[in-house]
Amino acid sequence: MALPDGFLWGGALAANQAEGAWKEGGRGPAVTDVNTFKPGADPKQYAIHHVNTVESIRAALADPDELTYYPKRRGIDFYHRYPEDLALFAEMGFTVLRVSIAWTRLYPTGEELEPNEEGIAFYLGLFEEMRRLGIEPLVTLAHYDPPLHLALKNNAWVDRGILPLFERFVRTCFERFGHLVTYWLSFNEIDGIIRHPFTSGGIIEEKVPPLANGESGLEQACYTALHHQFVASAAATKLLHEMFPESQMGCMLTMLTTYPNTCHPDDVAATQEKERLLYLCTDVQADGAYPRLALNLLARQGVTIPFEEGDAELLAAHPVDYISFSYYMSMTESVNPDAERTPGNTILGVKNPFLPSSEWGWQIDPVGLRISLIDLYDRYNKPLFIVENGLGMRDEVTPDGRIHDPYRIDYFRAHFEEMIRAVDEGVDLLGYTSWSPIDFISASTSQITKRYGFIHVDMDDLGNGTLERRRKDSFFWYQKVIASNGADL
Ligand code: BGP
Repeated sequence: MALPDGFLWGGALAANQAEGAWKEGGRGPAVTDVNTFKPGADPKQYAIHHVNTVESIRAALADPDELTYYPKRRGIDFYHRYPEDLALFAEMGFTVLRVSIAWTRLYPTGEELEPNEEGIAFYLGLFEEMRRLGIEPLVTLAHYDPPLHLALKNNAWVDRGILPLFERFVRTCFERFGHLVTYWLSFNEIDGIIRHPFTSGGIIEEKVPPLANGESGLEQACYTALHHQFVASAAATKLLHEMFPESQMGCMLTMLTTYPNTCHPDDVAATQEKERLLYLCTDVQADGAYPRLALNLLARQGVTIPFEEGDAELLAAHPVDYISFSYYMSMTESVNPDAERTPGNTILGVKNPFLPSSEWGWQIDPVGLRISLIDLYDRYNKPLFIVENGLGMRDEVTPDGRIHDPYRIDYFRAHFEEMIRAVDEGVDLLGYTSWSPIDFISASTSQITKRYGFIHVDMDDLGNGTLERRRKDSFFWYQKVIASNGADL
């Protein structure tokens, strides 16, 4: 039961959820800046699933109460406080840290011809400080924050005209940061565009024209945008290998490992179909082509992929070097419409009677992590990277200023045991970054209440607090795990 020497241990952040400083340093508005959290709103509502209309977007941009109700605009002020946070990560012994680059810090509308040098300077400082501390940057190019200007203009990723704009942004990232970054990741949870079109794809539903038969064109728009992201990811991989042959480009999947609710063949068949669409995104980016069965399945749903001249050749010629994924929970699939669904705001699945759930309905399944690792490695035979895994919980600060989070230690211990078992079976795993090493704004609820960190941040859902960082009990536990390379859990 041992991990290889050189196994990378760390944590993961996203610019739109941690940086804050949404109008500083020349940054332009991103779609995540208009995600709201209204006091009293059902905290289990999927904030990223708010249907954003042009009117609500413009109102949000004009909203004088610009911070209280738009927590992603303030994040946890990582923009100013990253030296302190990086020092805490280094204290835990991190050898890797996953962060994302906000497109609109470099190109505020996405259409500028030259980058914003203040944005360049921020990320240079961040990556140089990480290197100074011996922490390898793992950099996500697109983590839920396309330019709002492109969303309002042409529904961002639905419009093929975004491709040269994104390539300009990617080329700038490689030219200006490529000497500091070895591990790149194109799109965070690229499959997520189907579940939250606005946040991942910049797709404003009311701007999507209906299909010829009058039905909603949203699903077609999502798969059109997804295809453009596949093309953009392959083009980025091609460019990276031309500029930095030793660097690595990964893709990322939301690994929603799914079990049939019963052994009834219909439940098994439904699960197989669900997994076909789940793996579509890694099939295209890791194998370089759309599987025929997935294309047929989409065609039956009325979806066609807008291939253009050269797309298929580009995808085939430039597959990714490694496959990364997020893993929080497993799902259960049933053809029975009356099957009990999981509570809360989770991606609605059938309740698994053998698994506990978090307050937000996410089913806790450490064995599912081992199943995921083996499934992915068996399917693609490429190195893997776990880039998100963690437990969102309400943490309490005791009168003596401590945060006792044994539930979080138990969660990670159980998942590390299964992760190590998978590596012992032969899975080639490059590293692990927890989600997230420090409390910050939840993507789906826009709250900080759903805390993931080994480090507590003094802030409430309305932004009140000192932003003081405090080490939780799990901070010292994770420090010990890293020091022993996973031997001492
Ligand atoms: C993943 C996202 C992360 C993070 C994580 C936790 O889907 O890639 O950005 O948000 O989910 O989810 P949440 O923040 O909604 O609790």
